[in-house]
Amino acid sequence: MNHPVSGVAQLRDEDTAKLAARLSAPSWVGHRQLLEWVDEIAARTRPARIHWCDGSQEEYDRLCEQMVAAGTMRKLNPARRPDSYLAWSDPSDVARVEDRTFICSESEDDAGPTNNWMAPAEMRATLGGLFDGCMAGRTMYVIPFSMGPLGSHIAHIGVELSDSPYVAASMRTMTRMGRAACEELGADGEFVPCVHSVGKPLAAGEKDVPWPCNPTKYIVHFPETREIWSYGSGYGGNALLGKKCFALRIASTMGRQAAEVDRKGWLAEHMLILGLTSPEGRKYHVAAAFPSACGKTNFSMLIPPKALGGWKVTTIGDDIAWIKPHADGRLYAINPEAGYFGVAPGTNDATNFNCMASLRENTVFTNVALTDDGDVWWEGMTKEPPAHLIDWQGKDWTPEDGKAGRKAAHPNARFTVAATQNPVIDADWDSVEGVPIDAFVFGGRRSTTVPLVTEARNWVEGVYMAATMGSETTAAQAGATGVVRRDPFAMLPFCGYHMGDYFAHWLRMGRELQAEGARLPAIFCVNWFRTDENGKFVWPGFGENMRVLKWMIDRIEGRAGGVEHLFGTTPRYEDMGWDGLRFPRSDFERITSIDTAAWEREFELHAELFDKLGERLPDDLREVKERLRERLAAMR
Ligand code: SAT
Ligand code: MN
Repeated sequence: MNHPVSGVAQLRDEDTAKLAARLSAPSWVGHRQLLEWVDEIAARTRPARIHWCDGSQEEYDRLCEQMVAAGTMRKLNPARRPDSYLAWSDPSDVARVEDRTFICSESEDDAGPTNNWMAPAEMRATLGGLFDGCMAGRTMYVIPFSMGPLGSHIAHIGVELSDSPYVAASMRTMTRMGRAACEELGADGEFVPCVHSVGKPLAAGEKDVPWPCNPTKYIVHFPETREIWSYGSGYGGNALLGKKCFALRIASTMGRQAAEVDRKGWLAEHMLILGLTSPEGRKYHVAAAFPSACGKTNFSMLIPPKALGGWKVTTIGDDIAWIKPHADGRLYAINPEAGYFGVAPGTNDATNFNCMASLRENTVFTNVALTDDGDVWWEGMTKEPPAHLIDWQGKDWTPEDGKAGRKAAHPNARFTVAATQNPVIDADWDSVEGVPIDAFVFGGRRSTTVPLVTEARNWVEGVYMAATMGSETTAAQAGATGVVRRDPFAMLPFCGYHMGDYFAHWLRMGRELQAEGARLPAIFCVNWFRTDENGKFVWPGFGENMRVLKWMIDRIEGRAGGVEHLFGTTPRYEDMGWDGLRFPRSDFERITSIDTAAWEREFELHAELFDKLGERLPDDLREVKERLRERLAAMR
């Protein structure tokens, strides 16, 4: 619904008008509660000024100019990379901080054993101290944004108050931000309040640093009151609060709560959404969950091998999906975001041509290296690195440094770019209805054990597979990389409530839909990352993943063969199309084999997770585990 400016202004009574004037709110802000909240937060954080973001191009350009002047970003050579910028963060502020992320529900049990918890009152006291005067000397940006297409019944609105111009500018790219989102709120619409500060107040006359942040960091969620508070970081998911904090942690709790009313609720998932058009012109939609920095962006934009005969992949989303049952019994998904905050290292014309094309202009790069001609570079962008670079910490870099193991770009370096720049954006990516999902795919990064692809025999076993997923950690989260940890549904750091309840929510939604006679999406489990004895990936991945997608669609259509193994159906070599790819049967066997000893250990790890989740683990999943273990024993 659109509210004309005068309409919103008319909604103001006299007091509201006074408050709006005091806060220098533009005429399109007519939401009393929003004004009161901004007033309250400003009183606590004491910014030097307030800026209401309208989301215009002029505003974006001005923010960027200001950041260039402040040394936060530099403008790239317009001949090489038009309208693009490079930001280098503080070296201590380069990734999400999971150990500083809190779910502050009233009851500790509701946050569950996989989340950090603190009592809300205690956390509020802590935040009270931290936020007191924390925006001194800075501008507080009021950032209204819609997660999802404006006017979609699956979308929700948030407002972020942030003292970071980098956040304000990034939110314009990553969400539908500004005046239209605020008008959508009208006079009394619901919004999720998000407060963010880099935690570096400026004393009078104090000179700012290029990337202000604070060694003390808190990323805090109050699920009952649906609030987000973030302190001390300016980077990625720590600071762009629409993304992981709202679109996953808070939204996951909202989706489950909704089930208390309508029995089904909805899902907020760490999933890309892609459209798949067959050579005959039939359209399918796949939602796929992978942990951070496991190639979701690549998968969502992949270019199918020509030899497969004219399949087309289009992108609806690259990171997050909000999924709701429709009246027709199918699950429809929207991408709540409007941009991509993707991993730069490893991206090149061969691994992701469409992504590289998206980044040709109008892009903000963070923590990549600077070339001598004012462009960007990162590991893997070209075969040969340039002879000289300035690395992400501002130091000279040559290929010799690279050989010595010093990276020019931080491994979690990112690009921020509008989805509309993607040459294979799906025609329905902005649809208010969303797109109907045909298949769910779950994938971890596993060098061993997990086969290339398995189709679950049914919804419950699919939920089991997703629930017990493991993955080797990446640079997207602070801490060690390459450690296998359980990452259920790729949601371990993103589920806003008890993981056992989350599994139950998935199971209930499946049960309810089936009871209504709906055909549920098929569930598949994949692993692109099995390695050989030299640590090299066996499966070529990227565009060749289309072969796996094609097998999935053929299964859904009842066309493709496969064999049943331990926990589902897997293709035989002859069930997949190999035109245009030399991939020997021996390699295929290597990445699809089931090593019973490895699976016995794997089940121990499943059991460990289940024990950790305790009483809230649904019985259905315990039963599946027992059944699968029996099958495994029978295989020996
Ligand atoms: O920094 S983000 O949380 O936005 C990226 C990621 O971890 O997926
Ligand atoms: Mn992600």
